[in-house]
Amino acid sequence: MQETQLAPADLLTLYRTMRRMRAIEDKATELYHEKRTVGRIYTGTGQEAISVGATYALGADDVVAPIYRDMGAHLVRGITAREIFAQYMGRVTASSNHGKDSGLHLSDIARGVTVSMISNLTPSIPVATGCALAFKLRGEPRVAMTFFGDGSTSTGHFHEGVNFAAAQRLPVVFVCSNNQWALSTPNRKQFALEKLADRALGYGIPGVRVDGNDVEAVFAATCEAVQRARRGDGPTFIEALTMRMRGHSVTDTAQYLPQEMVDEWAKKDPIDRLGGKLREMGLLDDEIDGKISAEIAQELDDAVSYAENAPILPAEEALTHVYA
Ligand SMILES: Cc1ncc(C[n+]2csc(CCOP(=O)(O)OP(=O)(O)O)c2C)c(N)n1
Ligand SMILES: [Mg+2]
Repeated sequence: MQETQLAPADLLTLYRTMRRMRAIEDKATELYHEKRTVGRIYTGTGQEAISVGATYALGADDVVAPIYRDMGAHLVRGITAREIFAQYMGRVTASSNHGKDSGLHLSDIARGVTVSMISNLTPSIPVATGCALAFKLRGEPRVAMTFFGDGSTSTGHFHEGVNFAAAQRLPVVFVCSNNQWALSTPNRKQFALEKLADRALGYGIPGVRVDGNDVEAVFAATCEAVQRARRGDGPTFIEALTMRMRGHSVTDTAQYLPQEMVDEWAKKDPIDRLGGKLREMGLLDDEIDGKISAEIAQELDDAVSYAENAPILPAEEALTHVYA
């Protein structure tokens, strides 16, 4: 997808993809509490519009480096629910790490999910920048995109990656999901800026703040940034403002999140918003929505039983493909 206009079919795809993301993460959370997953689960609940909308703006040859809240990027690139649950359950059939890892540490170069998520914050920024440098040196019209959180902008990797990309005018798009919290640290204790997008001023690149719960707005801003990058005009920093609606991970009860803030943002839910708009446009009704729900339920049943029936890694292979 690279058109800047979203046709009705695109809007329905975005809606369906955001719903799939939420359903997969809800199911994974349930399985975690039943001790049927290997590692902890991190969700992007309430933030679906960002990874889905931004990744939708990429072309087939572009690459994306998501983090743990960005399942939408994987889904848009065609990673399946089967692969995701195999990964969560540490099965050999997991596409990236063959059962040696869990969580959303997935990648598939063929589908342009370049770097599997890097746990250490935020080397994916210099890595995406490196991809963009390679594209530029080879004269390829490709773009790299990477996602990260508000807290991640306080790291050295962020500064080094963004500064280098800006100075070299590299074709990379930096998407910051500002969910207003980095674990239990709120924005106001993380930086003195009023608007995180203003970080871009220090690097001499455009900084755009967009409503991160409006998938069309995210798509539009990202399209512009992707086109700018492809034209050779360098990187853009996009701040997608949203809210982390749950704990940092399933183990975090998040009592520090003010209830009124959660309530206020619940009214701006990105899936409900697009759903409401689609209904106004006559593209969605109870029947179509029910059909989408049934298809997703079927997809989850299939994926969970696929993963649970897949083998775990034989002990003698535990040390293969591992580097010290
Ligand atoms: C270098 C480094 N420091 C600390 C951590 C532990 N850690 C993992 S996620 C996280 C918070 C990140 O916040 P943010 O960047 O805002 O992303 P969010 O979780 O809100 O999506 C922290 C401190 C880490 N993984 N790497
Ligand atoms: Mg955050």
